[in-house]
Amino acid sequence: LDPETFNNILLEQVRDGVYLLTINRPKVLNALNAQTLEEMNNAVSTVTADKGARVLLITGSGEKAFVAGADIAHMSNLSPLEGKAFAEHGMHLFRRLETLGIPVVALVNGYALGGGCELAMSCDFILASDNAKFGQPEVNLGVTPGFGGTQRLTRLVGTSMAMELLVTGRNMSAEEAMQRGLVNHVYPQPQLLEEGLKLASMIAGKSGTAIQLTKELVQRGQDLDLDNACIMESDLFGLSFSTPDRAEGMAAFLESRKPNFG
Ligand code: CO8
Repeated sequence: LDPETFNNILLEQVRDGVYLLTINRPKVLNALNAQTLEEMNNAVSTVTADKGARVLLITGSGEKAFVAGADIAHMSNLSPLEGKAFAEHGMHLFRRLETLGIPVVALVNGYALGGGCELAMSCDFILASDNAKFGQPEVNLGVTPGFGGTQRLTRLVGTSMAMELLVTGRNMSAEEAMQRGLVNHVYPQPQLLEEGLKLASMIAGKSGTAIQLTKELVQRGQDLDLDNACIMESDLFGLSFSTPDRAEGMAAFLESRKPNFG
């Protein structure tokens, strides 16, 4: 990894197969501008080019913010068509994270507002520090969410709660976000990264192909009726029988040893 490639983010392989992407614009609370989205997109390409990659963790630098939203200074000069292009840029990146062949976990270490909340919701799940705050404050700026907030928040917390949060623009504490099913676990801030790494190591030891297929099933199945979703599950279950991981996993069980998925 060449750290010179990026100005607004950091990308490191922190453990075998575990990548950490840090959004690194602490002076503006890690706000997302076009260049940051572009660098994140390039970082995702670097990670996907590594066949040994197993987990991508995403966090923000500093102790105050994960991402305090899209960059308002950047957006304030955009024409309607440029605004639409900026929204599409983020949408494309966030959808890419969602459909990536490895789990993507958000480590939300502070404010996750607007585009920051939308980024976190595009990850497979969220671990938060106890000082984290979630919200979609776009109504305060005279705009709608633009990186998928109206859609993903509704799917995650249900229509009426999403509607309340979207039309008031109010912040939610990490604790409330966990109660509402947006966040899986809350940790004291100094422990967040360590807990994220622990969980990533656990995932990295499992079958990468089984995880890839499982993620695809969960993601794609949500938009299908139950009959078709279950057909897709039997199909991919069958497909998993063609993988070396299936041979190793089942042999290891029968030989009472730990599997080595390589
Ligand atoms: N964009 C640009 N700069 C920001 C942003 C942001 N989203 N958030 C904070 N900053 C900057 C501040 O301007 C400030 O800069 P400076 O030191 O030069 O004055 C610095 O970061 C520190 O921020 P504060 O002094 O405001 O810190 P506070 O602790 O007082 O407040 C808050 C922290 C509450 C997080 C506050 O900064 C805030 O309200 N930020 C904006 C939050 C927000 O509205 N986010 C949503 C943005 S809209 C959006 O994300 C839409 C996404 C879809 C876009 C679609 C494309 C068109």
